[in-house]
Amino acid sequence: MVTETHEKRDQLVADGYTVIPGVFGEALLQEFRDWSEEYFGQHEVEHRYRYQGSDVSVISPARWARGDIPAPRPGDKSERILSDPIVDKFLDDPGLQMACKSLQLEGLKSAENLLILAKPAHGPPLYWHQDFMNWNSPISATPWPTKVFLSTYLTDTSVANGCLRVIPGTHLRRIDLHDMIPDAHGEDAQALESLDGPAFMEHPDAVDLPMRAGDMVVADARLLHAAHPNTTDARRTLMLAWHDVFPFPEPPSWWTDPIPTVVREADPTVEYEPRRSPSKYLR
Ligand SMILES: O=C(O)CCC(=O)C(=O)O
Ligand SMILES: [Fe+2]
Repeated sequence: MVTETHEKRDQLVADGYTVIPGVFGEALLQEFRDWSEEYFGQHEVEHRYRYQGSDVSVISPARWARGDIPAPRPGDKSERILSDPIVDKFLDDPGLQMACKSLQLEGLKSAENLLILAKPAHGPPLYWHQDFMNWNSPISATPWPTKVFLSTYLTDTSVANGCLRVIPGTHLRRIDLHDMIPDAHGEDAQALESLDGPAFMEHPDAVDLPMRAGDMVVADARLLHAAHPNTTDARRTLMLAWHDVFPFPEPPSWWTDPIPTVVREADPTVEYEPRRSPSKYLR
């Protein structure tokens, strides 16, 4: 059991992701399904979010009460940012807490929101991208994760209905594809017209990650990932929560490998301009 635990932890570090089976129970999954189906019954997803399938941010009531509310994107017609207690049911879930503990994720701090990314029936694929936004900072050079997403799918996923795909190791290692794709989720990505371009390519190192509903995938924000198109008649919905982990520049308490000089000598008080495209810190 202990060995298994370390295997997943070490996979997250080395490959940039890991999947923990059976984290969320059926009753909670059903609540998430009811909630999201009601939302999609009442809101239309705009064309520019077609590759993500939707990009809805549900903010926890506590964060909302603090007035810490992100601005809508210019031109958003549909309500995409809202508050609902459903967020806390996800974040406080005992299965999630136990899984994070078994992975020895230290200093875990949620963004107190939940992204609903739903690929509709016959929805297109999601382009290759990574979600890290701080590439100017030496934080992007840590050999351990500092930002992760925790997500679960509300249906079983497969290549047929748009399962997740990853390219293992690309959170730490630059490959050809890094220089061939637009920044994630910005105007250039949303404007992609052809599914024949590099952002949708069949990469030889890609790994499909079919999952059961309620499994939890934990992935490093720097990892290249994508999703297959949904060729079925049913919506494929995913709930995703961003978390900071291992507060920079401290390594995990269990870290034994060398620590890069740029990380060891970093001044954690310096703030850097956000940057979505990988820098010299990705080798
Ligand atoms: O749809 C998925 O499976 C992944 C979504 C994702 O990675 C994103 O929207 O950034
Ligand atoms: Fe992503």
